[in-house]
Amino acid sequence: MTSKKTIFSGIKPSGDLTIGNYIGAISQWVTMQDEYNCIFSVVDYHAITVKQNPTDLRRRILDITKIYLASGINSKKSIIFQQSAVPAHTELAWVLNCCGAYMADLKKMTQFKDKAGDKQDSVSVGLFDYPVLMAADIILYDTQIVPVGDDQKQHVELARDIAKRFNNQYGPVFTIPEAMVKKEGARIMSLNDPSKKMAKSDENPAGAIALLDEPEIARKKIMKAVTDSGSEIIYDQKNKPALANLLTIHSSLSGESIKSLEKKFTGKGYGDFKKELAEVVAVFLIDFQKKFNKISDVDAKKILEKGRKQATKIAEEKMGKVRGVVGVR
Ligand code: ATP
Ligand code: LTN
Repeated sequence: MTSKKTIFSGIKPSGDLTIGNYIGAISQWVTMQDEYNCIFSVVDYHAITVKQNPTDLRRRILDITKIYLASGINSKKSIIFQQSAVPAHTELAWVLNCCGAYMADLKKMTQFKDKAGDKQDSVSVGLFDYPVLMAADIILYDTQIVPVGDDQKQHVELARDIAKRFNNQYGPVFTIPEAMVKKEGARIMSLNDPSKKMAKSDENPAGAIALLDEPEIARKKIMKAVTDSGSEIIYDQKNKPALANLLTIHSSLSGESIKSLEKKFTGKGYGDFKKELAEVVAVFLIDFQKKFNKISDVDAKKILEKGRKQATKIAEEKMGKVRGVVGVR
């Protein structure tokens, strides 16, 4: 490999990808491809931490691959692969479970506490252990930078701690990674409730716009999105969180700055703003879906196979070292 820094990121096929995933994660990856060695994974073993229908899961793995490609991830520049096709991920996760990860760390993870709620004793061990698999994903490739949305920062911190502990015990095997989070758009909120993250696994579809939503449905979701009291179009995260979220979505998809949007809508109300935002979102989706629909399942599978070979080469070399220092095969 070259002297470029390595980045690794992934999305789990646990539901229909939203514009939150696109704005917070994928769009950032696209711009990094020339400057970095990029590795992007469809992290399917993460999806089964909660119950999945196998047929839907298989479909979503291919859909996410196509979404990466339609967004502008280029398989000539970046490695695109399916996590379960490279067994070193789950193998390293086991080693890290034993040598680096502590129960106390995992118990602190906000995502686990949110997802398990008051059912902590009856959710799967996988849901609890998920950040260790994520740490394995990252450190297998000597990743230096992990571009993620705001909610994943804590997991990347944990990956750093685990890698450091392993290195302390066995010598300098792993590179210590760092999270990279966008300044704007790192946390797109639900359209129903601006205190909740827009998430693909949300039971209420009105809160999220999926990348594969019919543009007309997306338009309606924007028009029905909750707004705050008052009527002025100004970015005020504290007092107008719902509008701040809508302004961020507009700015991220249209490329217009929030300042210029505030200016453009001076003297106008929420209705005018939402109408324009609905149009911006619909135009974005139409263009995106045109690109998505041009990619066949066969093409997506070919790209995953090429990525599997590339990723396996790097991952197996690292696993060889790990097995060696730990004292197994
Ligand atoms: P789930 O609802 O199943 O937990 P999710 O929508 O949160 O899924 P992930 O697979 O956990 O999606 O996240 C993939 C990437 O997208 C991560 O980098 C995450 O930080 C980012 N991301 C997810 N939701 C948002 C959001 N609302 N705003 C910004 N980034 C997001
Ligand atoms: N846990 C992440 C998805 C993920 C990931 C990774 C992100 C799994 N492995 C490695 C970055 C690097 C999430 O977004 N929920």
